[in-house]
Amino acid sequence: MTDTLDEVRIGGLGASRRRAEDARFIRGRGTYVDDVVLPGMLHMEILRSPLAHARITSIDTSAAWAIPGVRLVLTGEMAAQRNLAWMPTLSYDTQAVLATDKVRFQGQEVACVVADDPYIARDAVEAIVVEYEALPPVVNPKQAMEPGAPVIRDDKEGQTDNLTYRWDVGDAAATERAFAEADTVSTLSLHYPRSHPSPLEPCGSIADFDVATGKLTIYMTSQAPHIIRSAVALVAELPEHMIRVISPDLGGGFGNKVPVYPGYVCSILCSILTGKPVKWVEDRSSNLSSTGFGRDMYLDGELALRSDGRILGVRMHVTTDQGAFFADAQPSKFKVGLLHSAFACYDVPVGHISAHGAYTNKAPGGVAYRCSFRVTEAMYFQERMVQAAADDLGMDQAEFRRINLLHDDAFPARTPFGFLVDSGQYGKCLQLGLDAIGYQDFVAEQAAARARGRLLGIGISTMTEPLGAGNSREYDILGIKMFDSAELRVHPTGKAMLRTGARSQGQGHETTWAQIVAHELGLPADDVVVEEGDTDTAPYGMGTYASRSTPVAGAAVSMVSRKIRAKARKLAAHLLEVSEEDVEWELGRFHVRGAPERGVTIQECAAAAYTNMPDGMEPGLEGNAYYDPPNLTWPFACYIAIVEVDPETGVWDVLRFVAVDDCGVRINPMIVEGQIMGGLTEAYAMASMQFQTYDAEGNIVGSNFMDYLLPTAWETPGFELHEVVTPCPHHPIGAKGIGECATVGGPAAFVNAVHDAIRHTGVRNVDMPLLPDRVWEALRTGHDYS
Ligand code: PCD
Repeated sequence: MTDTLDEVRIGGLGASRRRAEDARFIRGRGTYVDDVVLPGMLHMEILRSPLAHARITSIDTSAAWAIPGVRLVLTGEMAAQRNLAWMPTLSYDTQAVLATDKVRFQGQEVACVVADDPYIARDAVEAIVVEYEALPPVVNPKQAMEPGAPVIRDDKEGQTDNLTYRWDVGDAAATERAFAEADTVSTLSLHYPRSHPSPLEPCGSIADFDVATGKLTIYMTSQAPHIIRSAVALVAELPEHMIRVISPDLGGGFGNKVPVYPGYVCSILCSILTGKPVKWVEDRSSNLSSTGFGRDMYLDGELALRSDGRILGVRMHVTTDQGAFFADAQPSKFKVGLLHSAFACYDVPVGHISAHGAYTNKAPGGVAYRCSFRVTEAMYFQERMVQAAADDLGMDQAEFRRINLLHDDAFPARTPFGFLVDSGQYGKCLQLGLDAIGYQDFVAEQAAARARGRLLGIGISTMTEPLGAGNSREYDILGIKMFDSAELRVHPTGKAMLRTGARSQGQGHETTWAQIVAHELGLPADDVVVEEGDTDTAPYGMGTYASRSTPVAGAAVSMVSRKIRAKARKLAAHLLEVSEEDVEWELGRFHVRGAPERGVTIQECAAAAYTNMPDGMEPGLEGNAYYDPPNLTWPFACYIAIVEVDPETGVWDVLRFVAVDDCGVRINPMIVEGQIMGGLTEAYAMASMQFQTYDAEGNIVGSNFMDYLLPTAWETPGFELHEVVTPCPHHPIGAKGIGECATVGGPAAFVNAVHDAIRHTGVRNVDMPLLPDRVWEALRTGHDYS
């Protein structure tokens, strides 16, 4: 056999291989938390606060206890006896598990009931009588920071106002100087509304504390099972090897399944107290109203501009609404995630960002809803500011970007906020996008259409997103460094089992990781089974969010495969009876240098590892790799939307949408395209219809899918996809993350397009979502909507 293997045929890099996991998903054979049934399992329901801010004066659980089938009614006071009424958050704050003193948002956990079935538990929850003394609610951060505002976190010693944090980055003085030299200063104030990841499967857990062995097994909806295991070990003071976290199939995550929720903790405590497995699965409203939201950030932004179009400096002040507890899941060094990645794709010499957060009477979260820790806000603000600046200078928006984007010879480039952007072809992506949409022709058509009263607009969004935290110098969660891992076992027959520290929620890791092994070892991807999500079997890893799996765990898959290949080379030399130096590798096979017909396949090497190893060699063909990336990966995207706004109603339609993505080498082009389309759909949702609001009493409005909207196939526009490939210089196979790019960069393209269509009114900003009534109002009055 001297034919070289066709990599695409064996399902290696670049193969649009069908998704291995779909065989079970499309047959309804996935195993989600709610599908797991354990012997003797009990069911838990949570009593949630109807009020946004109130003191608890009494809780009477006697009627609930009296209901047959009720096994336990747990209150905050009982949890406090175990030191578990409060828990630490991922941002070094504390969060109530079950309220003891006050409730601080509508939907907060007050008590829970464990019963023989979920219906009894739900009835019993309703039988609990809580008396509240209502307090004035605070529903936005500006109100929260006013003097005399009611102090929400009066549980915290020394907290006399609602300030959560203050943070700043950049060079304030140098930025000041840049603004002094500017010909024009462009300003813009925006709000990125509160949104919710709303995965199809809500959150849930089954805790199973085995009184005989002392081992705690938790099935749970977690994007990061190992972090949870470490956190439980620390908080509950249980030894780590006696905790097993299993994250079975997940029905989407989108950042919603990163935090630790009170429901998980309660199910653990209830299992310990009852000695039985306890299942908790929240309903849709609970998910929408009490689990981690995204965004809710206000911007005051300024760009210092030179009349020839160069950006001289950027200044951003942001205010974040944190809800009642500061529970953002983010690297510990950074208080507003990676907000400071703003303007990373532009050649901006100086900048300064200042930020502060406020507690309000809303659910906590600040989760990275399809976003690498607050990058979505960063890129939205950036691209809205860029469009406003081009307008202020009277320049074409594409030309303004072309002038300011980093040029290909600029890499590696240090951003004003300290990131190192290492690769890209930004100008090429932009040009490809403009050509694909027919930019010049459109500009002419737009003018002609306007003369006939039709409002057409074009919006561009160009951005780079830092994906793949971390490197361990900069990034950690609760002190644990952000590396990742892979373990590969090649069996005697050449079939293999791969495990990683990541956890797919639908992205397709079972498919793509096998493709990396196929690329490195020449084993057909179908011969590699991938397993993730069980801390008893998977190597330690930081989980899947921030599109970090390909950059970090995916790199570990490459590295472990290379270790296996190195051992296989020794086995090949032994089988071929030559020295190792005389053995050459081609995909899936070693041959003797200069004699290509004399070779052995990787499968033959695998067999030899168990049946015919050289003297002194350890048997077996398996290994693991821990990977600490030298840098983040920096994918780039150019998104362009064309919209038409109906002047009579404010309704806008997307006529065309072009996306050019550069995520480096694509492992599975079909999956990458699916990621981009899904991401753009969520971008469209936020731009057009999605937001969570609260009324003045702090009642959440978006607590169901009638009020909190998800776009269906009917509303979602068609997307035209294009690609540029700039391999990542430090990733073993040149891949960059892609999962979030379209959600991060997409919204600004839609919003900029609508603003371009209504530019003649002088309106600078309509806040998302661009609901027809907001656009209509802006058209009619010429006033901003914010
Ligand atoms: N890839 C390829 N190539 C390249 C890249 C990538 O192929 N170059 C592919 C991979 O492998 C996978 C995917 O694609 O499969 C993705 O990836 P990435 O980018 O790495 O990412 P990941 O880490 O894996 O994931 C994550 C993401 C996120 S973050 C989110 S939100 C979302 C996304 O992912 N989510 C989700 N997507 C998705 N999908 C689905 N289906 N589901 C879900 O849930 Mo966060 O932070 O959490 O918020």
